[in-house]
Amino acid sequence: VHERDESKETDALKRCFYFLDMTSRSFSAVIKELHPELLVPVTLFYLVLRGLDTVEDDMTIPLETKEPILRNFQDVLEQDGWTFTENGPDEKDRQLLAEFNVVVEEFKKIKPAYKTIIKDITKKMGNGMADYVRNAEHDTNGVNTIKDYELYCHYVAGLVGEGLTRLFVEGGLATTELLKRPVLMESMGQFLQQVNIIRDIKEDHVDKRRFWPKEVWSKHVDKFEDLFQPENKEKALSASSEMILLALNRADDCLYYLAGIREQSVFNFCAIPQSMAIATLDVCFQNHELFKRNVKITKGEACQLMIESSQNLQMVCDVFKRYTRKIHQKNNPHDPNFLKISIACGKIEQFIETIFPSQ
Ligand code: PS7
Ligand code: MN
Ligand code: MN
Ligand code: MN
Ligand code: MN
Ligand code: MN
Repeated sequence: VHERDESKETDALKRCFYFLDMTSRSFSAVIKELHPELLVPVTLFYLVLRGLDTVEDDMTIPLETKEPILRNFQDVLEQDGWTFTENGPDEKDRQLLAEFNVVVEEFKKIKPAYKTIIKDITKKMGNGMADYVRNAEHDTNGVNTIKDYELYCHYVAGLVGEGLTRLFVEGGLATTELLKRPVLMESMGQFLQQVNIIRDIKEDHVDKRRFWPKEVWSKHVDKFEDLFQPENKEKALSASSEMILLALNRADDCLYYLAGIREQSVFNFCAIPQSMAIATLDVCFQNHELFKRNVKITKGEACQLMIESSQNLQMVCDVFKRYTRKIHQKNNPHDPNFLKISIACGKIEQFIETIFPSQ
């Protein structure tokens, strides 16, 4: 176990750790346990992206203000004293941007190789987010095809997978082999982000944002809003099944990526969010509450997953097997994707069986 030496931390760095706790429930615990070589770089990477997301998410910022900030956020990282106070009063993490100078201050001090990676990913993510800022306005700007949806998820999460993998390799905590199969790190991000988008459908709709691709929901309803009408329950569940199927197809890549990690703190950091994601996929599956409120796994379940997933690959595979079976059992023969979901579950179960044969 690694421990921080707070006596050696500047006030600005202490403030960064404070913001890490304030802005993340799930990531702060795993980041703080990371190997000392990557603790500060990954904390800053997280805060930079969290800051960027706080600009993206705030629907009270006029687009003329928002778009250039997203597109130029990588430059902010080198501007001494930069802060941003134009977030609406209710924006969850507005204080991080109001004191962003502490992030800039500490960013200066990390190794140039880490700075290059963080700046590169920030630039690509910010520009990608900007391309999608009008996502709920009308057909030409929205997430229409599954391809659009996967490209958005690439910008906000696949790129995080790439950046983190480059940091692990640069820090000597992962093999360069992980960079040679880019689909695997892409799937690590896609899986987390797709689950977030599935789970947040109601909250995003209330904020006038829409990330479920039209190509999927239009097979079942005419207008996106119709998904939320109680009389369209069956149709909404069919649309959600197809979304869950898309995410499930990434699960095997995630396990394969995890098989390539040797260092324990990096393993836990990568594995815990993935386990939470498959458990979340299970609570969303065939659950019409999804269209009414934010559904979540219980605190107890989250605790158990944290413990199980910080052991080894076998334990993480057990978690994936357990939730895949639960999904498989709930699969509804009347669902248009019944067969495909059944095959996808079977493939994950089979994949796990080939790595860890039972008995
Ligand atoms: C481990 C190879 C730099 C640790 C971690 C802040 C969650 C917030 O929460 O709908 O509903 O508001 O606005 C791959 C994390 C993908 C990203 C993306 C795993 C950075 C993160 C900023 C790759 C996390 C997936 C927006 C963008 O969705 O969210 C490995 C570290 C990972 C942050 C996530 C989130 C995007 C997001 P919410 P949104
Ligand atoms: Mn967000
Ligand atoms: Mn966002
Ligand atoms: Mn979300
Ligand atoms: Mn959310
Ligand atoms: Mn696959």
